[in-house]
Order: sequence, then C-alpha cells, then structure tokens
Amino acid sequence: MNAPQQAPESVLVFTATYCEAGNIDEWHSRVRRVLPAARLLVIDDSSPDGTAEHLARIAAADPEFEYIVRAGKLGLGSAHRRAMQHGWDAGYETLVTMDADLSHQPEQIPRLLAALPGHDFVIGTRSGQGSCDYTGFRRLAFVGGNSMARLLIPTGLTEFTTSMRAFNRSALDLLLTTGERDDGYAYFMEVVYRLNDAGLRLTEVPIDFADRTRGTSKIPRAQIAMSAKVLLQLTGHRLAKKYLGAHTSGR
Ligand SMILES: Nc1nc2c(ncn2[C@@H]2O[C@H](COP(=O)(O)OP(=O)(O)O)[C@@H](O)[C@H]2O)c(=O)[nH]1
Ligand SMILES: [Mg+2]
Repeated sequence: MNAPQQAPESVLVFTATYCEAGNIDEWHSRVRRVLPAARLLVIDDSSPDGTAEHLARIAAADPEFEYIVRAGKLGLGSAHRRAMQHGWDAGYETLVTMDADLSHQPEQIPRLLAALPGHDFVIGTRSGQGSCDYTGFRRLAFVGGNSMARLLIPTGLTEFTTSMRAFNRSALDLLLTTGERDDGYAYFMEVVYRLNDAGLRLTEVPIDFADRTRGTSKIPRAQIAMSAKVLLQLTGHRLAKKYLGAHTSGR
C-alpha cells in the first residue's frame, strides 16, 4: 500500500459518532496504527450508549486525539461541516473523513492520501475495482443512487454518497463558503456537486466497504427519498447554468 505523501502532522482524520460504543475503540486503534502521528477528531452527538466515555478514555491515552460532544443529535452533515471548519481553522493541509462503524477500513486511508497531490478532493469508490457488501434494499439504494448521480451530475466519478474522502484546503475553503443544505446522503452528494461545479480537481480510489457488524444504521431510510429530490434539484441547477447561464444558487 502506498505511504502518505504529506507530513502526517498536517493530516486531520475525522469521524462522526452516534451510538458507536462498540466500534470506536477499534476505529481509533486501527487509524492510529496506520497514521501514528496524525491528529484524530471525533464529533459525537451525545450518544445515549456511552460512546463519549470511550472517547474520554481514548483522549486520556492519546495526546493527538480530540473529541467534541454536541448537545444532541444534530445530524451527520452538520458534524462533517463542523469538522471542516475545525480543520480549516487549525491549519491542517488535509482532512480525511470516514464512518466510525468500520465500514470504511482505516488501512485504506493511505490510498486517499496518495491520490490527493494534484487533486483537491478524493473519494473512495465502492464501484469498479472497489467493493460493497450491501445486499437487498441497501444494495438497491447504493447502486440506484450512485447510477442516477453519475447520469445526472457528470463529474467523471462513480461514487457520490460514501463519506470516505480526503480534502485539501482549497476544497475546504470552497465548502465552508457554500453551505450545503441537506443532511445524510444528500449532503454527501451535494458536496461532490459543489466541488465539481466550482472547477476543483476531483478523483477517486477504490475502497472495500463492509456493512457494519456492530450497532445499527442511524440514517433514516427517508433520507434516500430526500437524496433523490436533492439530486433532481442539483441537476436543475446544472442545466440552468449550462443552457441559461443562470446565476442561481441551486436552492
Ligand atoms: N455525530 C453524529 N454522527 C452520526 C449521526 N448519524 C450517523 N452518525 C455516524 O455517521 C456514520 C454513518 O452512519 P451509519 O448509521 O453507519 O449510516 P449507514 O452506514 O449509511 O447506515 C457512523 O459513524 C455514525 O455513527 C448523527 O446524527 N450525528
Ligand atoms: Mg454505516
């Protein structure tokens, strides 16, 4: 596997947690093994399962680990936005984001870091050389959502929804001024759209996604319908810009 090409201290690795008491210790130790010197950040939304107690224990033992506990379940998109602001303000060159439930493998972070030089944004793709073990409805939503996004928002990417990503400061700067509106999958799709629309350099690397083995999904299924609506709105924005030269916010 390729080694990261940047100084490890310039990398901030972020994950959001909601009820990940069964996963967060393993997430931390596996990320730490891969990036011994990187700064790690977790934003927890007052998980009722005691995730924050695990975070406190990890922080006591690892000086390069920090966590924020927010007052309530404010949502995944807003946790990612907060991490972007945090990474920007603290001057990190690179922000890596991923899920905490070990669906994204910490051992594959170096693939994203290796692809970032020459790009502003890297996403892990579960298509092509990548993989995804979803079955049933989740598989349908994953294949359907990403296929629709590929068709309606041509970026050259095959993945729009997963949160395993790396951003440089140009990407963070752009996203901190655009303010995506939706949470969950729609938020993740819109981030890709905004970066592409602004002419930033996007690329992808294959990742292997394994559905969680501990805990349950926290993202309501209604989010899938919401994502379809947002996808159509973004398509409208793209087409208006292309054919009418409209200055529209896409909202
Ligand atoms: N802080 C925070 N984290 C969340 C929230 N919802 C989900 N997460 C975390 O976001 C990641 C992805 O959520 P998950 O439930 O696994 O979604 P799925 O993989 O699409 O089923 C996990 O690390 C969750 O703990 C939320 O409202 N707030
Ligand atoms: Mg998950």
